Amino acid sequence: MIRNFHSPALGRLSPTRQACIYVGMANLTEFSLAEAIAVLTRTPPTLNALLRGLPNIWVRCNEGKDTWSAFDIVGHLIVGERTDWMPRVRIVLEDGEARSFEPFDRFAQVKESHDKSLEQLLDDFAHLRKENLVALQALNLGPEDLTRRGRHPALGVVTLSELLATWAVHDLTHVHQLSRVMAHQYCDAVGPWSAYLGVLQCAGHSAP
Ligand code: NI
Repeated sequence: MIRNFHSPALGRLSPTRQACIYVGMANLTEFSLAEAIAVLTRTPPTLNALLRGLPNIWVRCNEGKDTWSAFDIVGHLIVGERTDWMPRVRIVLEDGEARSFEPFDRFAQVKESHDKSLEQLLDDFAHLRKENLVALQALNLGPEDLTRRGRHPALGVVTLSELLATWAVHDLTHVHQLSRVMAHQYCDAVGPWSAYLGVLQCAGHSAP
């Protein structure tokens, strides 16, 4: 996007389009806690609206061996609320770089959610997220706090703002994944239209 800024092509774009580009550029480097919280607040009701009461094909089927269903994804988000995000925020504030975060257990949800219903998981996620956002806001983090550093076991030194931005984008990653997993259930049902449906071709995803 930065490369395109001086491109002659920009002059041919409409004023509205240019305005969008400027807004996009401003967001490339800045982190705003309020903006991140706006996403984090919306994820539980978004998943609730999307998933609650759906037939099992949409929530219990995955993309094949060792892949996740919508049910597994909600379970994974719950594990993140319990063990990852706010515990890591506290480690950064209390111990800084001196103490590495605990690695995120990407498969903990398998044993933790096997005897629950999807509806219970959606309720648990909403409840835990609300508690965590109350706790986050109670910290009253200022700009100085956001630059504080912690240590990720694989990535090395990270800042608090990077951790908080990642919390929001992790939500969006799994919203993306939910869409793909659900679409996959009808990959044959759509017949030849599969060629036009990007979600069925999408291979650019992170690991669970
Ligand atoms: Ni994840």
